[in-house]
This record gives sequence, C-alpha cells and structure tokens, in this order.
Amino acid sequence: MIYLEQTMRWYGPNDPVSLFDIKQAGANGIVTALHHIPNGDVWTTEEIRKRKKTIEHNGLNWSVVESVPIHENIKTRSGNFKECIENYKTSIKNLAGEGIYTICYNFMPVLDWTRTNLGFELPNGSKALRFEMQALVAFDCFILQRPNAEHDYTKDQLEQGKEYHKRLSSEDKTTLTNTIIAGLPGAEEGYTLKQFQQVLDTYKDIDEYVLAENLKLFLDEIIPVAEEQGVFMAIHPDDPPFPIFGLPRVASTATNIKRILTQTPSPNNGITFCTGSFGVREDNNLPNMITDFEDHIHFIHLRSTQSDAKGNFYEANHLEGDVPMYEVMRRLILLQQKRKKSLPMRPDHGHQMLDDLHKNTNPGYTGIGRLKGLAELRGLEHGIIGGMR
Ligand code: DNO
Repeated sequence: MIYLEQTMRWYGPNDPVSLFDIKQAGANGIVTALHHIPNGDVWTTEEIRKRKKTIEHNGLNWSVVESVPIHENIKTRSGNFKECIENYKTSIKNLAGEGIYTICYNFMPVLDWTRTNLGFELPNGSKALRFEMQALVAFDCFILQRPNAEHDYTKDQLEQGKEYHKRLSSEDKTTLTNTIIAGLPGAEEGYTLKQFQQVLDTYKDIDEYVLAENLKLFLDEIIPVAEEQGVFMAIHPDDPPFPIFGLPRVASTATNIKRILTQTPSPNNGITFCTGSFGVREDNNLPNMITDFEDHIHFIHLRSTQSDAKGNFYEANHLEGDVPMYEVMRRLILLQQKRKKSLPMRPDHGHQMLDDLHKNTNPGYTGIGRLKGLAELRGLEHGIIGGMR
C-alpha cells in the first residue's frame, strides 16, 4: 500500500520550530521557501542549494516549495510583469536542477491568506485562528474606510460591523489592522493602511474574468517550462474562498479549478488540495473534488474549519469541524494506489496548545498543535488502510 508522504512546513532558519522538532513530530519531508528573496526575483541555484543542505544535514528532505510567490505585476499584467515571468521560469529551472519538483503558489490578489483573530480561545484553553465577518467589516468600512465598501455587505453585516468597531479600543484596532494587512507568515507582502488602499486601487479594472485570463496567460508561459523540467505546479486555493475587499477571486470553487486545469491542459498544471480553504464553502464537495481532479493533485494540506451561518469560521481540530476527513482520507488513499504515487501531505496549521502557548511561533505553525494534527491524520490513514486489507 502507498502511504502519504508526511511533511511539515518550515519557515527557514529563523523559525522557532526547528527542523529537529519537525523530525520528532514524525515528518520526513520539509515544505519551505526562500522567504528572504524579494518577490519577483530569481531563486538562484546557490541559495536553493544552501537551504537544501541545511535540511539534509538534519536528515530530512526538501519535498515541496511553498511558495514561489507570484509578483503582483504578474497578477495585474502591469509594470515589469514580463521580467517577473522570465524570472519565475528561471526559478523553476533552478529548483528542478537541485531535485525539487513540486511548487505551490497562489493567485490571490494583494493578500495571501486572511484571518481576523490569531488567538481565538477554544473552551479547553488552546487557541485557534479565526475569520469573523463583523471584524472584517469593521476594518474595511470603518478603519480602512475603503470607498464604496458598504456595497459589498448586507445591512445586517454593516450594522454588526459598526457595533463591533465601536467596541474596539485603539489597541484592538491596531491589532486587527496588523492581523489583516501586515502579512501573515508565508505572505510575502505586508502593507500600511495607505499602501493597502493603493494596492487595492490597482485592481480597479480587474474583475474575476480579467484575473482568470491573467492566470491563464501566466500558466501558458510557465507550464511548458515545468513540463520540460519535470516540475509539478500546484495552485493553492483562495483563503478565504470568497471575495474580500472587492478583490476578484479565481481559485475558490471546483468550477474555478476546472477552468484553470482545462485552459492550460497539462499533467504539470495542478493544485494544492487544501481542505481547510476549499472546505469553507458548502458548495465544494471535497471527496468528489479529489475524484474529479485526481491526476492534478500534487500537494495536500489537511485541516478542518468550523463555520457558522454568518460566514465566520475558526480552525477546528483536524478530525472535527466541517471537513469530512474520513472520506477525504479514504479517497486520497484510493487515489494514491491508482496513481501508484505517494503524495506529499502536510497537517495544515495547528492550535496553539500546551507549551506552544508560551512561545512566539508563526500563527498557525506551532510545534505541538501540528504534531497533534499529524499524529491524528496519520492514525486515520493507517486505520483506513488497515481496514482495506
Ligand atoms: C497559509 C498557507 C498559505 C499558502 C499560500 C500558498 O497558512 O496555506 O499562505 O502557503 O497561499 O501560496
């Protein structure tokens, strides 16, 4: 039987969770990126080699790159976008040259993933990441004061956002602002309020059709290079998987993904199957998506969320919440047997718990919380495979 490849994300030498910790947690593959290289620049062979050596020195292997980020100019097709695309191609070649063949990226405008609370306390005292609509409205309409933002919300949402904003102290407002725009880990960009509005303005004439076309034009250029180099590109879904700040979204639904895969048809054009991101939408049937996108799933993030009727969600325990993890795992196991290939999986995010609570780790990327997630997922996988024999 073929099992998932157990991986964990590591933010590089400054990550408070060390490679040694990750090894003890039970992963042998590392998911990392060269965060120090400015977005849009080439990842040189020298820098890739250096990082690879550090990983291998600890008895681990660099399994996936998450992410080689896409410069805003590529998404908007403005400024030096041609140069950025050429640089991207070179980075793909350089990574392949060092034996790294899976690259995760996203095509979310302006912001990578977004949450409004990084320390949402659960009944047992551990902390989770949360996205709360009224906090988003409070920021968008009353702190940022984005022109016409009110048109994007219902009357109730606006009312609740206004009340929520009234209750915030000035310190709370700063925390909320930083949580949303200062750049969560892995997001290569962070903004001040003024910069944020300026970048939002660059999307004035870019709706979801234009953005989808810009993604297609980008893929049409880089996928042939990926094919030639044996590299698998894996787009990460939008997080959250619906529009925020009036920005277009092109990778939130099964329909979006189908379009991306059929517009630039190639086995090397694939996805990161992130259950936590896709799973926030009720209309995304996760088990069916695994079956539908089978050969294009190149990387897997397993995590669950718990949503409510207002569009709020928090990150639940890996085997609880809205994601049908048993069925997801069962289909992934079947998929791997069919493809005769082990797919890299990482337990996505983890709660802040036990000693994590006294540490300053990257939000979502605690040592113990992820160890628990990985252990549970691995147990589930072994249990299902055992029952198949
Ligand atoms: C958050 C991550 C994202 C992801 C990128 C992929 O925890 O899942 O930051 O790495 O969107 O490009």
